[in-house]
Amino acid sequence: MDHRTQVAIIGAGPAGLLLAHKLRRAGVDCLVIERRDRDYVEGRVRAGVLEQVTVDLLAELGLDQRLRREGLVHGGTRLSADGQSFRIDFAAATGGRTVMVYGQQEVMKDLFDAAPDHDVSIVFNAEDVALSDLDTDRPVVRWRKDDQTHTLRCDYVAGCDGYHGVSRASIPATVLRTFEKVYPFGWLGIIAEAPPVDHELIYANHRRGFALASMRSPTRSRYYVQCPIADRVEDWSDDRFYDELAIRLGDDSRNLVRGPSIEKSIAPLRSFVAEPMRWGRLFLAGDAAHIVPPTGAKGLNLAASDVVILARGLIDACLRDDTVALDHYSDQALRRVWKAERFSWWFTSLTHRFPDTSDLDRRLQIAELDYLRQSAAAQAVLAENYVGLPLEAR
Ligand code: RFL
Ligand code: PHB
Repeated sequence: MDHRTQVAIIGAGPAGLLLAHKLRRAGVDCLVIERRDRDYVEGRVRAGVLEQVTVDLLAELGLDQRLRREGLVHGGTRLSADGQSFRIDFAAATGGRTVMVYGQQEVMKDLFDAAPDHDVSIVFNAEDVALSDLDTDRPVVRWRKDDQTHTLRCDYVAGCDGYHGVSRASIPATVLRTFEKVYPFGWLGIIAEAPPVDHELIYANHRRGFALASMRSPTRSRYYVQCPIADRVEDWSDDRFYDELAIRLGDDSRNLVRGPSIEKSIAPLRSFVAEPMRWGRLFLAGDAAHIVPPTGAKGLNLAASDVVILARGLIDACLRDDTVALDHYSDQALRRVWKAERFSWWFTSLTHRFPDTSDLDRRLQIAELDYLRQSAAAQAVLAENYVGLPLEAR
């Protein structure tokens, strides 16, 4: 079967669906091609913290009704060193800026639910998606579904298919430069039907390793502990998990309610950037182009800021035949990406135990946390990055 559209979007994760909604709202034709089904994409437990840029984008798309009702505004966070914590006030340090706790699963539900009314078309369960002719002005996307072969001719391709997708892999190795750091530990995370230990997040550096107390709602907790990357979920009963979490949170664990876990998984940590984020008529956005360790809560937010910048370029190109903004996309997006990479790497380095952490390294971490506790200037640097750097003009 033959199809035709202006922008082919590969992947129906946050990057792909945000872009599709934004393009359709401007009157640009697009079609989203997704390898899995809706339940799979929506079911993945991932991000929990939205920056203002992401909240603003959802508002502009008319998708913020439930977010306004159910999202939790956080004006600060706690940092902890060996069980003793202090608060950083984002709002005070940044002139009133805050973040919103609202799960990626909820964002995906809102994006999928609104798709039919907003004229966003998605092909689910597309097998063997392949891109070709990307360096011509008529790129082609092919896939198989229900034993039929589909061919989509388009003007542009948006590669929003995550770290393991086909888009980045379609760029010749001679063109693409990649930068990568794999961290020597993972995050073991659980979700529990129990009120969170505190009303704000707690990032804990303990000599036994990092821990994070987060949440999805006033009755649903999200907790993580740093673990060896070789560990398996079966190694961690709920009791073992909560015992370790309580030690690492120290004083802050006094209100810990040990609800049974309803999800448990281990995620690896990685810093990764691919440059440039464009080849011919293919444009990468989100995890397809970059990965951050989750410590700074930046992954989904970077996907959203890529989309804001890319959508401007695609709208100008498709509706006005003006490619100036599109030609600047990669440079403009990468400037913001590298700053988020820097912050996520720094925050990971400050809060985790590395296998080769010496006594000196440990004392330096504790000194830096103490400096953050005392210095308004240091707090302002953390807060400004955590709530999200502004989207710069070109
Ligand atoms: P996604 O979400 O990976 O979506 C890509 C989609 O593409 C599909 N796909 C294909 N489709 C067609 N053909 C192919 N060949 C395909 N290959 C793949 C996939 O099925 C999928 O549906 O990438 P996207 O859209 O760029 O979104 C990125 C975010 O999902 C990710 O950055 C965040 O989840 C990262 N993250 C966090 N980000 C935050 O901003 N704040 C947080 O608090 C936060 N916490 C986290 C996180 C990620 C975590 N894990 C598990 C990686 C916490 C964790 C534990
Ligand atoms: C989460 O709630 O899943 C979460 C929150 C903050 C992070 C990472 C993950 O930095």
